[in-house]
Amino acid sequence: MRVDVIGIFPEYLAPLELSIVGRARTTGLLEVVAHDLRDWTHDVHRTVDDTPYGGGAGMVMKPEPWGEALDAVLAGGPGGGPAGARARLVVPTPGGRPFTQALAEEYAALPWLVFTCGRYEGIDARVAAQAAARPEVEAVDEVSLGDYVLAGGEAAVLVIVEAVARLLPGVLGNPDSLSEESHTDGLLEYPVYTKPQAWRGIEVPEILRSGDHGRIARWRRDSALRRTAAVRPDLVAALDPAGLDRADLATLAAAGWVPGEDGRFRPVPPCVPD
Ligand code: 6GU
Repeated sequence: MRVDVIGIFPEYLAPLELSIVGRARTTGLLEVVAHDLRDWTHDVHRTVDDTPYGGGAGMVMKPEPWGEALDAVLAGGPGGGPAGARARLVVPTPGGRPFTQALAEEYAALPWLVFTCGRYEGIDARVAAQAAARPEVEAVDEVSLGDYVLAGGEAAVLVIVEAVARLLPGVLGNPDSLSEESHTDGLLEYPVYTKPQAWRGIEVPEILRSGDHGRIARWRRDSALRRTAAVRPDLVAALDPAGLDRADLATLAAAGWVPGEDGRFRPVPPCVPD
C-alpha cells in the first residue's frame, strides 16, 4: 500500500518509522511519503492561510497550494502512486464521519491513500470538492477520530495509518490476534492475564487455568458482553440479536439488555416496586 501525507508539519509523521508501522515500511508492505505543503507556495513567506470569507475567528488554508500539491502527488510518476491505481483522499477533520475499525478494514484493501492535513480552522472547502471531481481520485472521505478537536490532522493520520497498517497481510506476526480483538465483532475485548498466577494479592481467574477450552471461551465471551454493556451501551444497541447464542442473550439480559419489538437490544426498564 502507498500512503502520501500532505501538510505543513511533515516531521510530525516521524513516529511512523517506529514499531509495527516502521517494520511494514522497511519490509516493503507499506510506503509512506510525507510532503511539505509549503513546497507549493510561491511567495517569500510561503503563505498557506488567509482570513475567512464571511468573517469570524481564525484563519483558513488557502486553496492554491493544496491544488498544486494534489496535482503533483496525484500525478504519481517516479516514486509516486501505484501504477494504474486511483487514490482515496482522506481529509481528517472533527466534522467528518467517525473513523471505525470497519473503515480501517476498507482502507487496508485499497492500493493508495492520500491524506490532507489541515491546520487552523480548516481547508477552503473547494479543495475537497475539486479533488472529488478528479479522475485520479476514487473518493474523498472526511473522517473524524471522535468528538473532540485536535490542532491539526497530523495526529489523526498517525492513528489512522497505524490502524490500517496492522491490518495489511504480513504485517502482524500472528494474524489470529486480529480476529479476537475489540471491535471486530462489535464488542469490547475480554480481560487478559499472564503469569504470575497471583500478583500483589490478585489471582488470575481460576477458569483460565482449568484447561477447559469450552468454558474459557464462554467466560471470555461473557466478560466481553458485560464489559461492553457496562461502558458502551451504544455498541450493545447496535448488535443484531439474531447473531447471538442463547448464552449471549442470557448474559446481556442479566446486564439489563433484552431484544425489543424492533429486534434491537433495548435497556430493561427498571423494576419499580409499588
Ligand atoms: Cl480527524 N482532525 C482534527 N483536527 N480534529 C479532530 C479529528 C480530526 N478527530 C477528532 N478531532
